[in-house]
Amino acid sequence: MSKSLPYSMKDVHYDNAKFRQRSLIKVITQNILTSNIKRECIKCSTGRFLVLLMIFGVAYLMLTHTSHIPSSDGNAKNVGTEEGKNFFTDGRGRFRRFWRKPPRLPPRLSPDEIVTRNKSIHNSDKIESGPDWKVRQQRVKEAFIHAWSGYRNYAMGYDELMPLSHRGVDGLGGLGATIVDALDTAMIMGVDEVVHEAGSWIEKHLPERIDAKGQVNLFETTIRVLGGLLSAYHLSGGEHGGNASTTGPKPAVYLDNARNLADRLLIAFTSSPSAIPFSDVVLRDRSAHPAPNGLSSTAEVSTLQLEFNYLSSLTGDPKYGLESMKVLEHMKTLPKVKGLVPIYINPHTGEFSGDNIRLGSRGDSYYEYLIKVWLQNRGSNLTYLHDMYEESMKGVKELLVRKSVPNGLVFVGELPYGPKGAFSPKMDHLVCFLPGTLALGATKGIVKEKAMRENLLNFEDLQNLKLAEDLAKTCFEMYSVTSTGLAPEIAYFNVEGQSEGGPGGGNKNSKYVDDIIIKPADRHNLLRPETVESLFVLFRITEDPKYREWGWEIFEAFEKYTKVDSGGYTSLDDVTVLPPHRRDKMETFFLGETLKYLYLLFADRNVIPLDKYVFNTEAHPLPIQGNAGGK
Ligand code: DMJ
Repeated sequence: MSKSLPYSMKDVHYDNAKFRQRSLIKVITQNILTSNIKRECIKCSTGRFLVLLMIFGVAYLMLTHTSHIPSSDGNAKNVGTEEGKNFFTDGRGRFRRFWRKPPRLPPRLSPDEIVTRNKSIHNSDKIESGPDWKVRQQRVKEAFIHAWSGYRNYAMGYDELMPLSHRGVDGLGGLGATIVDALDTAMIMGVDEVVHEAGSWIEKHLPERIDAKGQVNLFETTIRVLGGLLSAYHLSGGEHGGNASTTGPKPAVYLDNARNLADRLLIAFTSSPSAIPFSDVVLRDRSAHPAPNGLSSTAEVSTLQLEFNYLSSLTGDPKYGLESMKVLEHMKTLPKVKGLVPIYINPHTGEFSGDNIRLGSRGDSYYEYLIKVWLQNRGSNLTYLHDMYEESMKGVKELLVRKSVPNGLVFVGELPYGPKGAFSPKMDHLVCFLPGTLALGATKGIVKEKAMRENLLNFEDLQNLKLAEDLAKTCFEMYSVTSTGLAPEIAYFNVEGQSEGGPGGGNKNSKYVDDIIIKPADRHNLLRPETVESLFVLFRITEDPKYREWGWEIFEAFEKYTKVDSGGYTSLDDVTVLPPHRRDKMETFFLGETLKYLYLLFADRNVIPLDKYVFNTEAHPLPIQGNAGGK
């Protein structure tokens, strides 16, 4: 198959960019000079004379030739134009060009070789394009600085920025949530000014806020504020972690605030009659109470343990870890549906409430923390968590995973009425944490190739890794299918025999426009991180560059449609129309998670390595006990 292909005149004239700008006369002359006729002729003196005559003849024609001159942009330029005039009158230039060595033809390759070559050029581009990824990483850092500048200028001290109305809003209890959520991202990116501003604010204002503020949600405060403080403590050099920071306060400031906050949050556990904590805490009163419907979210009560465990290990006081782990120990004993659990739990009885099973809102991070808490404490006696995780993933595959029609996107649906009720082909964007969690659970953060070489993956792991890759594609297509290139909050999928019907995402070029339905009420985008989180984990584990490419596409869409000129980024009302209507809210997790994961996706793999750190559900890296060194 490697027979060389002759270049035809057509190839030369049209297929090679270098040739495209030459006149027809040049092409003919060049061919005469390089042809067999030339070789035969120069054997005799008459021949030599004829060749010379021919050359001069052609040269004469060139000088007097006044046809259109193709410009570099491919448009013909007439001699009447300035450029054309110079070209015509500058005979020497013309001669120089005429005698110039003919451009080298590309090497002759067979179609197979061309494909292979293109492939390898493509791949090596990706593998060796370090500088390119560094540039992209820098762009993410600039986006972070832009997001922070909007917050600092208009909302410093508030929980969140309203970037369009240039105000701040306290949607999370008033602990300056954006500041704490963003701090470790700034440390990882090395944005010292932000580290200094955020750190100083925490040192000056947070203690007083923790003492004086009213109601906060236990889960949100734990994952964003407590998690952020603990990670900042470690990354600023606390307990020999990270790179000792030269900016911002001493690490102890972060730990003191974390402890003060956790001491108040603990009341949600200790005042509950069961092992299941109440959902809300009044900080200043040190009191806790259930949500208005009396129920706690399953994901909320089971997504506190990484943070409380780490605090116990740092302070040497076991109470934080003990209280939070009671939740999981209790959940181990509860009846489940193939490892799957309803999304509500009653703190008065300790029982699950209702039948609604999903991996989206209120269910998601239950599954995430089963494996992450196990990873955090590997070697200790928490195998029951690994067992619960494995069983639940089997349940996911058996009861929730389906394929869309017509094009077979793999997705995770819901069982709103339990296992006996109808399957709903609905998938929250929140479910897109799952590809990353599945990949992490399969290789424990080790690169897939190494894990395979060392025989560390069993059949289950390989199956989970495959599912992770399939789901990551689906999550990415949830972005690609819309007009803006940004995912909606919720997508529905057409499945065999149960066609949902309804509007698509608006991008007619997407192959999946008939597979994915986006209902009017679900078209918003809150700058959520789950998909880029999974792309980051999958890139680290598989080293497949497509995950970086997908992440970059998503980042560009955020830049195009959510960036606010005066500072900050905004949520959108509808990702399916252009231009999308903007919502006037920058969620804290855009700085805490979305931009951090994008930055890490483009970073070297030794920045927060996955076998040494476990990310809490808000992307705050916490060291795996006895395993983390520096950044
Ligand atoms: C974050 O607060 C956390 O990632 C949580 O687990 C789910 N929701 C948001 C981001 O979407």
